Amino acid sequence: MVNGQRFPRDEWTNVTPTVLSKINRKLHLQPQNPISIIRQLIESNFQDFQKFNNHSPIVTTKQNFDDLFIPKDHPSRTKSDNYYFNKDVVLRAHTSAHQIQGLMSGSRKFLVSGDVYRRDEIDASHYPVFHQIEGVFYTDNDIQQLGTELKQLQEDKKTTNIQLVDDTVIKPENPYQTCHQPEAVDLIATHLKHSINSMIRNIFADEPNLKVRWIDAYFPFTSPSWEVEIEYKGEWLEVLGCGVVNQKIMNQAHLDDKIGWAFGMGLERLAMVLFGIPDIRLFWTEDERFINQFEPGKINKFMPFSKYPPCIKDISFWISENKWHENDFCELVRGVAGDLVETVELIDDFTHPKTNRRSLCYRINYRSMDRNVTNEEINIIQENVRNTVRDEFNVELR
Ligand code: FA5
Ligand code: MG
Repeated sequence: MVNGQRFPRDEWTNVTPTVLSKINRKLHLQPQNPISIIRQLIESNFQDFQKFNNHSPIVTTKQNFDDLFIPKDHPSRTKSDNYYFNKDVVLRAHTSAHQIQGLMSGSRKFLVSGDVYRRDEIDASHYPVFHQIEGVFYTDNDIQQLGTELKQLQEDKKTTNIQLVDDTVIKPENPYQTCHQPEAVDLIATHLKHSINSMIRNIFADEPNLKVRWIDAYFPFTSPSWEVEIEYKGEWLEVLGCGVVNQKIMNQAHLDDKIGWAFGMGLERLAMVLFGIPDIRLFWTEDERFINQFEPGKINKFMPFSKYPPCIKDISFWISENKWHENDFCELVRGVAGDLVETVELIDDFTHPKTNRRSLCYRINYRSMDRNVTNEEINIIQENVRNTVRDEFNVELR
């Protein structure tokens, strides 16, 4: 049973409890998660597009493959690349699984975001679940109409921090579809490229010296097709695939007289670059120290935190005069404990009703960035903190 549905097992079944435990996390809908922040940032570049963000990741093999004209023997269908419930039902491997659904919804421009699942290698940039956002746009297959649509897009060329290279040309290896007029394809392709380039310019407006390049690609569901890569730490990182929608898909959705484009973009890689997040697993951590670094609508640079356990000690004392400077106290703790101190927090501030004396209690969180600390060593440091506070600030320890 998964989300109230039962899927009979067969020789295709290979979903695992670990991967199933991810399907209700919906990181792209958790407002503080960088995946959601970046989704919204992308959406803000496509104001008049309809947004579908809550389609179930459990789809049919028809949706994930057949509807997109992915051949029966295509390697991307194999059990070793996908998580199957059975021969007919699979965890979507891309948001393109919802293209037909969107095209049939009557919406002329839409975005679909969601979690996607692939069996893959394991390293800092690969995880069996990641997130994609799909964009689809179509209009009348008519040169005049296409020209009008294109004029409505004004590409913002103000920003100069981005070096954009596109030397692709439509050629037999990455061809026009025979049913299309080349002029119409040129217009819709220009519309696609303008839309994507202006999104990238906006998203990376604050990144210095960004390099972006367009290269030829192949997808069964688009032609011509391209991929966009950005240079990050000296390496070209593929961020999206796109192209002119296979007309057979348009026809399937009863849109024979329309022509369209589609793109599918990974959110993790963009988020890792923008937020400076070094490891893809961090998006999934339930450690509050991760999520609390981020706010909706903002791109805060990630600050690494320790994966070792804390050792927590409280200290309380009566202060002698009423002047108390918390920063001086923190400075003193740092002086004694060095980098082993992670946080210092006032947890109690009490004034005795009769004597009018004021008592403070601070909680000191000790933690190392690179090893486990022992209670014994922290006790020695804490004793040292106590003695120093007593001597330097003239307080009475409790
Ligand atoms: C696709 O998934 C196509 N559906 C994209 C597409 C849509 C093409 C519409 C044309 C029209 P691809 O497998 O290349 O293509 O993945 C698209 C993007 O998802 C990649 O560019 C990358 O940013 C991201 N991605 C792919 N695999 C991973 C992975 N293992 N981990 C993180 N991100 C990934
Ligand atoms: Mg690819």
